[in-house]
Amino acid sequence: MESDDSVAREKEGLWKGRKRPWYKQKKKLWILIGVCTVLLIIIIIVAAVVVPNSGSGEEKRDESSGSDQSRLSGVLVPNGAPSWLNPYVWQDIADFNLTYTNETVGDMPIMGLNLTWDDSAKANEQVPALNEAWGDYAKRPARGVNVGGWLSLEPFITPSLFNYDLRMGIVDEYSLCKYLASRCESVLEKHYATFVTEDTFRQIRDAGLDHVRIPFSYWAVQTYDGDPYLFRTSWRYLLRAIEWCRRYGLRVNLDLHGLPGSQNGWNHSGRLGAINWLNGTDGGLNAQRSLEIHDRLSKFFAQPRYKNIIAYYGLANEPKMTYLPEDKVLQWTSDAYALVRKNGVSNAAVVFGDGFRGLHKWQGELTGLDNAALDVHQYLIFNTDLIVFNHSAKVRHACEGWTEETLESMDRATGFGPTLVAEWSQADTDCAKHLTNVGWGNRWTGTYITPDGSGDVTTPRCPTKDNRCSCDAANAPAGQWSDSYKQFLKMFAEAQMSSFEKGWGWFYWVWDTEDAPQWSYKKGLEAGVLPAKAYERSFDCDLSQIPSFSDLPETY
Ligand SMILES: *[C@@H]1O[C@H](CO)[C@@H](O)[C@H](O)[C@H]1NC(C)=O
Ligand SMILES: *[C@@H]1O[C@H](CO)[C@@H](O)[C@H](O)[C@H]1NC(C)=O
Ligand SMILES: *[C@@H]1O[C@H](CO)[C@@H](O)[C@H](O)[C@H]1NC(C)=O
Ligand SMILES: *[C@@H]1O[C@H](CO)[C@@H](O)[C@H](O)[C@H]1NC(C)=O
Ligand SMILES: *[C@@H]1O[C@H](CO)[C@@H](O)[C@H](O)[C@H]1NC(C)=O
Ligand SMILES: CC(=O)N[C@H]1CO[C@H](CO)[C@@H](O)[C@@H]1O
Repeated sequence: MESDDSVAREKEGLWKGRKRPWYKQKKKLWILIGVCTVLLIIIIIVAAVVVPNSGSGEEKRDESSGSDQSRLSGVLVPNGAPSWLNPYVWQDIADFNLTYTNETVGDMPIMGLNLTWDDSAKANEQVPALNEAWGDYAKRPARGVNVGGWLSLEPFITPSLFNYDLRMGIVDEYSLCKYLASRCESVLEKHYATFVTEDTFRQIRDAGLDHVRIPFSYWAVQTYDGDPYLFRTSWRYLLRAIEWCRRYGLRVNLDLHGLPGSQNGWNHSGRLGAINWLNGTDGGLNAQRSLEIHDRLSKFFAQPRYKNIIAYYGLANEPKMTYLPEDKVLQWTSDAYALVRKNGVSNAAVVFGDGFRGLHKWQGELTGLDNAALDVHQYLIFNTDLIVFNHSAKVRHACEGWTEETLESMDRATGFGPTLVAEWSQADTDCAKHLTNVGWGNRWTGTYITPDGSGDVTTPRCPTKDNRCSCDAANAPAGQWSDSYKQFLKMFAEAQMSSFEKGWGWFYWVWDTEDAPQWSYKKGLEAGVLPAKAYERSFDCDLSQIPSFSDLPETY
């Protein structure tokens, strides 16, 4: 069958291409007109059924995406196909299989995937290829990075998407899409198509990393009750990202970052405000919906093509167990674990968040789960007692404190057992724009004011605790960092790697940011404050090597 263009070309041929002699005999003319009319009717019917509805998509397509649009010629899509099955409306078609299919697995479309796959790549010479067993993560820890702020938005990672008058209250993906309404689709897809590309995964591989954690949210699968979220577009980007990881031998940690109702009330769950997951009137409903999401996801990711590449299957990012009833979260976690295993996700370790309750509290919990890992996120700067440490003390804490915590947690006698640090960064302040929230101040300068006043910090929480607590140097571009500040940042990173490798490994938060260079692995590499290869470090927590750093971030 045909695409729009070829039908148009054929029409031209029918009406314009005939030669004079045909018109001389009336009988032949009438036969010709009859034949043409019949053909035209057939073409109209066929066009109505199978010709792609390419109109609006063509306008939206981003020229800079680098996709070869000629691949669309001859691609047939039934009229009325939904956007996720219609490559003519996709902004980016690179590396997707464009052949239409409405087939699903676990009620999720496979559209865009190739039939075959190749697991022979290895990330580097230190690690096995995808089609070889990784082995015990306690002996060979994961070295990974998050592609955060991509399929689940975060204002501090992409402040350009949140560049509105504060009074408009655009603080998270929910309020952004509610405001953008029908434009949410083109704005978000442009971000999906450009913020992370194939090159991202090549660079991650080249940095000596071997794992990638991919945060995504429930609206990749389903939306409810008039949610303003962009439904399902992120799904195909998630699937393509996994295929790109495969190309570079990178194993994947699937991270469900936003759950129905919000599991923590934070902006990065999609919606800032109330926790309506296992809490409030709809708490049970949203917990059930979250299980339905995992039912579909786990059926999909139980397919053989994912056996070698999905190393970690995450149930819920950062459920706020300091607020939620612990027994309910534990029960939900057990139920979700059982469901995912029942559906055939067998190789991947199932991951769940530590809930901020303290690692020792996990001792003896959920002991019946096989190949499960506890996920702790280690940051100094969200804690008013730790953010004030000077740079030397920050490195020391990263070595001593976090090694101790990791070892305690890894030991079933004192903690849960298998433990992963799936988020950490080099940030030594909470100064990055929008980091605490869109429009909020920060602890560092004592300008952190919350709507209900509960967690307010109104005196400067930097090492000097005085008017030298400024964000100017902290927010300077990496190119302006002084040599000694760079030395600190590198040692701080290597200290953390060293501690977290006492467990099942680590995932840096995040691969890249628009500003916020202390949160970007990519910018850190460029500035020389991360090891060129993640497996070759110069500092391994020999405390005698820690110099007397200056207290504050410095520019030259
Ligand atoms: C899918 O197959 C096509 C054709 O062989 C290829 O060009 C493309 O790179 C493949 N996509 C992925 C993600 O491997
Ligand atoms: C899928 O497409 C086939 C034809 O290709 C059609 O017969 C079938 O009804 C479609 N199924 C759904 C669920 O749309
Ligand atoms: C693309 O998808 C179609 C439909 O599922 C399939 O028949 C075809 O083999 C796929 N192409 C590749 C290169 O895998
Ligand atoms: C829990 O739910 C109740 C009832 O809906 C609500 O008032 C409360 O704010 C919720 N808690 C949090 C932390 O959002
Ligand atoms: C950093 O803080 C530690 C602990 O408070 C202190 O012992 C040390 O002298 C400080 N170092 C510098 C360089 O100020
Ligand atoms: C209020 C709120 O939810 N703030 C969070 C927004 O997300 C950043 C990280 O991107 C957190 O640090 C904030 O606590």
